[in-house]
Amino acid sequence: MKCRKCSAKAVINMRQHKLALCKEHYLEWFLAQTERFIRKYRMFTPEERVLVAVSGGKDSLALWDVLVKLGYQADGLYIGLGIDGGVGYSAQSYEKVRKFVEARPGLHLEVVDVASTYGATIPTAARVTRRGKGKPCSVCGLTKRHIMNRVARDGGYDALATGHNLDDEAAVLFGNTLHWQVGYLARQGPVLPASHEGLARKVKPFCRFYERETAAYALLTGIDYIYEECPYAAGARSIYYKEVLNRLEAERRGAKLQFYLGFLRAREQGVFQSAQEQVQLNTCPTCGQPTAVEGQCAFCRTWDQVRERVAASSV
Ligand code: Q46
Ligand code: ZN
Ligand code: ZN
Repeated sequence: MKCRKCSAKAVINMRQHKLALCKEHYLEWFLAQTERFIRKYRMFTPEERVLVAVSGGKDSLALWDVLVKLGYQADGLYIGLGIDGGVGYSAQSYEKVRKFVEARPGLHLEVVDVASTYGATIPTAARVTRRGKGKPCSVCGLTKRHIMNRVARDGGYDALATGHNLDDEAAVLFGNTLHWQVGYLARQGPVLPASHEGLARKVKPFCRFYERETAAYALLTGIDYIYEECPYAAGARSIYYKEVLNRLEAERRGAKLQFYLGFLRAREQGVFQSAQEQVQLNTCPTCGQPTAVEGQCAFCRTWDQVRERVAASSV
């Protein structure tokens, strides 16, 4: 297989785009496509400041790398969840992020360690509160969202970027469609505008790249990332949806992309407009973040409970 641009040996063949490229032209194409998506969906401008949530995985590190290469003002945020899972998952993922930053002088990384900041690791918090039936994902998601919003607000960032790729987005879309969660569908997209003053808009510059495309970028650029998924991801519904969509894709090239782009078109045409909930948001008296409930937000309530229970059990 030859590169369409220079006839050198192709390193990747993207059948859904009918495009095979060599290393040099693939990396060039990847940067240009990211830039195109950022502009098309009006994610942010070069004058704005972007906070990239990095987990140590390929997508988020590749995203940070690309944004810096494109000349955007992008800082990183790493959240230490305190997850071991027998493989030292958090320790390993932090190591990858640290090395990434070390190799690129001038980058700024914010680090928030959940245990030392809030009083317990994510698995401990899940265990003592039994939130999510003891499975950490519910308290983990709540905590990550809170920290991302807080750091973005305190640091005066305009946008908060995550490395979600097309496989992630198509799986979420599939789940939302399967259950006709129209409220979620109305809010899914490459850009989620700030819902409250002081909050950053949320953006996903990689949402139109297949996972193998972001993986190829990370590999070809020599980014060292953590291959393992979080140990708690096993058995998640989103993984099952990804498998179903992979089977569909294997038979119909481009099916995932069509599914996602068709959804974005429908959304643009206002198909989900009536589902756009006009929820009245209140301000949490403890942390100042928006919340749909009266009084303390779910994050503050949960973590007050975690600290109380951890203190009681250590007496
Ligand atoms: S939510 Fe669950 Fe993830 Fe948190 S505990 Fe791991 S799998 S990291 S995206
Ligand atoms: Zn080429
Ligand atoms: Zn709060």
